[in-house]
Amino acid sequence: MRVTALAGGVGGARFLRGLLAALRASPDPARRDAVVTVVSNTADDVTLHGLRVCPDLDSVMYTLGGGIDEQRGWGRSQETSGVADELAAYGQEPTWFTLGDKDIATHLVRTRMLREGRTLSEATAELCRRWRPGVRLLPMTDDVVETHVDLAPVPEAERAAHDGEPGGRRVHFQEWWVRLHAAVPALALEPVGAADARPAPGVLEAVAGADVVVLPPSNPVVSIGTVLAVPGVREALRATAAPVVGVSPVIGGAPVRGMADACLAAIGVPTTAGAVAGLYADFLDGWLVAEDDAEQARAAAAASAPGLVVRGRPLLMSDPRATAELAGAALDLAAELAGRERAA
Ligand code: FO1
Repeated sequence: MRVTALAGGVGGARFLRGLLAALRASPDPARRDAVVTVVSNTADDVTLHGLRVCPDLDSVMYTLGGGIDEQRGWGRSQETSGVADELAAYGQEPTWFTLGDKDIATHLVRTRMLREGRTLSEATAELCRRWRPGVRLLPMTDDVVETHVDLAPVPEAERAAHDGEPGGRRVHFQEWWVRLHAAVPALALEPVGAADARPAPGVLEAVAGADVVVLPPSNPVVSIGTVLAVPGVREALRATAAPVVGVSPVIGGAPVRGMADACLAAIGVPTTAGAVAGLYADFLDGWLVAEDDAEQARAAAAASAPGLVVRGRPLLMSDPRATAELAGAALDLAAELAGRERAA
């Protein structure tokens, strides 16, 4: 059995850990021996202090490899900030984004390899030789794609609450997310470079050759949306014979984690489980939503995604067992939908 997942950062990584647990504990030998490929968002990537930082690739690699800081969901466990403190003492910006000492080793390996002309795929494979995440971890592309954000102007009276930000300018996604906590409204989010990017080796094949494709509850705009923006990926999802099953990142009108509502607002999409399914309407077969959202999602899907099967179930990934059960439910729904023609 070949399972392919598209993933963003923290939520995606935690779901994937549950997916691996559900597969490995399954009584079904096909599931137990499943090969999992993860296609990771790379549009959060940023170059800081000369180092190439790939937060989503690293969150998946550290989470599945046992090196993650469990509380934050990003960066290394038992981390220190000696280098970041020294950089701040030199007055080196940005000081709002902290690279931990252990984490810096990852960025050094990656940056050196990229500088030597190796691809991000090759650098990721090299880093995974240490972490053994139990999945084949692929960047969505080896080309540089970075989400940039057009900030709304910030009225003078409100600037103090937003770190003095005047707005009305374009910033890297990380500055909007980390420095401004996505609290300054975004007028637009653009995955710069995506239109000319080529899928990384193995990405399209992983979608085409999958028995199941899973969309974890990752941010639909800046995580999954950016993967879909790489030419060929969306077409591969439409064409694959595998059922495509997703988990809603929205419960009762609010994101399960993170600030997806600010991203959805920027593209004019309401923060509802049904509206998010609409973003995937052309390839999605099954959609897991919170029980209380099922009615709304079914009504929305009837208009935007006829044929989409919506199931209500507990979505909170509150502990490893709940997360594995959620992932198991996604696999069960995929098994139920296998071989069925897509209506949309
Ligand atoms: N998030 C923060 O809120 N503050 C940070 O200083 C920070 C540093 C950081 C370093 C490496 C890394 O891989 C991730 C880091 N993140 C940090 C998380 C990251 O900004 C976002 O949560 C993701 O890009 C969104 O998926």
